Amino acid sequence: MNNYFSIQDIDSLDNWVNEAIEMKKQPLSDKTLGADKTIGLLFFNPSLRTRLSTQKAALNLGMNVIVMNFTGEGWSLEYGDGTVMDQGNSEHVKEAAQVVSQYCDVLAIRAFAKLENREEDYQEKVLKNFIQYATIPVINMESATGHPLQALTDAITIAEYKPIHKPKIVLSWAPHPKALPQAVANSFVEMMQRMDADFVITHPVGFELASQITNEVPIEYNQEKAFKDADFVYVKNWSSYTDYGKSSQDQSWKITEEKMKLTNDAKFMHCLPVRRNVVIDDAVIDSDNSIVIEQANNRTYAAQLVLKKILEKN
Ligand code: AN0
Ligand code: CP
Repeated sequence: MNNYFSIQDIDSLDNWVNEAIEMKKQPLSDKTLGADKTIGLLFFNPSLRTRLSTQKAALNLGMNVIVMNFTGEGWSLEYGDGTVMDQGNSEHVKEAAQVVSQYCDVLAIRAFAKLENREEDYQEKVLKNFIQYATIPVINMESATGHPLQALTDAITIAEYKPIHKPKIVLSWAPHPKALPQAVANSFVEMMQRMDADFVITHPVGFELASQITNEVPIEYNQEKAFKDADFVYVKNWSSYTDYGKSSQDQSWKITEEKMKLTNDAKFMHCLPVRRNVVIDDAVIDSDNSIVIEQANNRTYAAQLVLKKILEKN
């Protein structure tokens, strides 16, 4: 594997999940694999988990880590081919990606959707240009349309907590005051189609994800019906794909204790960060069924597994 751009880069999901669970038992067993190698992390957006867990993963493999906040600190980048660069952008991605490749052995990038132009976001300009012009492997730390490190984390976490029977997993939309990308939901939906699960998505009308991602996954517009007998409730807000970037604060979709009672004692998951008492009530996130911290812990092992695969190949 050269790049980890989407979950399609996972060749055998079962093997990867099992390997990550093994790695978690002895996270320092490959401490020499990354010796004298450097990973560069470029952030075009904020982060807590991705930033720290990816650094931790690299350190566990003995790598050196360089981190840069690109927005405000890097030169503003031009992506257009043949552009006469007499406007705001100071440097072309062609040079930037090649220059970073001189200093690093692996590159990881976070660049969210701008939520202004659907076609542009879904073209994945930033990640795809870095992949094209960098001469080293590139890892997606949440791009415009996907968050594959989060989805791998979620697969690991579900494997750890799943019941003996085939689990029912619900992805529920929840309200949010700001318009958020579809990236986390997209990658989770792709991941669920690769897992042995009874998977259903619930969201208000108008919040359908891209059909090329949801394919045949059932959509239940009645949230309470969707929650019935669920073993996992995975909550995430996303803005509209059809009315691109439109948000909704419809509080009737907030996750409450009453709704969780409809489930089969479901585990509650969220990628975090989450706004308490807007997306989800305190009583749910503070309950024993909430596994959000364990889930966040698994970010390290997802990143470490991806890095290990890349180091072994390159
Ligand atoms: C981001 C999102 O929804 O894509 C990052 C989640 C990991 N969330 C926020 O900006 C709150
Ligand atoms: N879940 C996640 O990616 O969190 P951060 O945005 O804090 O990195």
